[in-house]
Amino acid sequence: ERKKVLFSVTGMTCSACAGSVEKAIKRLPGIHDAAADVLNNRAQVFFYPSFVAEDKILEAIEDAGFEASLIE
Ligand code: 9UX
Repeated sequence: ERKKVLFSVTGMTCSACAGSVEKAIKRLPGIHDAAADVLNNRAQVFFYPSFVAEDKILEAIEDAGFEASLIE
């Protein structure tokens, strides 16, 4: 079953930043899609919980150099 979560991401100041966030998330296993929104400081992620969890996604965003927290 696919799951959708929304993260708050701070530190994205241009569309390339958003691209970096998306790339970092998509490198993980079990990610269906990721879309980062620089204007709203959000990243929406569709993933398969059997393969990856929220904390791993959070970690990937932070390792890419951004602050992140889970919204819903
Ligand atoms: Mo453009 Mo975003 O240099 O850091 S990638 S501002």
